[in-house]
Amino acid sequence: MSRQMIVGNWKMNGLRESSRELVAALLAGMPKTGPDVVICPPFTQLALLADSLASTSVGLGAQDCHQDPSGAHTGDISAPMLKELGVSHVILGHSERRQEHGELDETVREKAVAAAKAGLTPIVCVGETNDQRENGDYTDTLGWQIKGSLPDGFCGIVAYEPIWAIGTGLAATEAQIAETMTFLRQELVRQFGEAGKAIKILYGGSVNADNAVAILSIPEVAGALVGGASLKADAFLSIVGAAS
Ligand code: G2H
Repeated sequence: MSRQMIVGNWKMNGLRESSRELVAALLAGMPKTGPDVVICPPFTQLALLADSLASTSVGLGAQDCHQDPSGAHTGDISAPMLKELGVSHVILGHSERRQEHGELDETVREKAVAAAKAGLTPIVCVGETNDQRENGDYTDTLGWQIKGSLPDGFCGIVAYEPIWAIGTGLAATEAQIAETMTFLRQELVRQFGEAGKAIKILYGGSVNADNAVAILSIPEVAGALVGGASLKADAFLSIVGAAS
């Protein structure tokens, strides 16, 4: 079995000093062997972390990129700009971007193409709302998101993040995660054939030090995308320690 991956998504958190302290605490406690670890700070701390992580095995990720390599897009950051900073991964289509910035599957797909072209590994997020889960039509939503957000020849990672579990402290149950992972795998194989079997699927949504072992033990869970708990060194290191 390949190594699991733990991705810390700092979201819009971290000024220079707190970021420096957090990354120092993480590096001090990082196990010598274990899962792949990627930290995704806000854009403003990427250069700082690029320096701190340079000679370590911890990867550097961004939380978004634009679909064009350059141009008149005020406030945006392109994939080649991230690559130049030493970024290796980029989170795309997080539900907070879909909801707060109106990102559609088509845009996420274009961003995934741009990221891959620049040599970045896209981590594409999908997830259903509480209503969609309760109505029982969440598989339609996830199916459309997979179909619409992943480009032909996709060579990246998928993160399943049920929106109702994000930042709520209420992670999906093991049964819900297992069932949804099986569904997502079927969709990936339907779309990409044999190659769909190799695409890693992470789980995200209120992963913490207490539930990490159980979640990371579920078959098909290739790792975790961690938000709130990635801002506390002890919690994040426990999650890293729970991964294989
Ligand atoms: C889901 C997750 C990280 P949290 O957004 O992407 O955040 O762990 O805080 O639910």
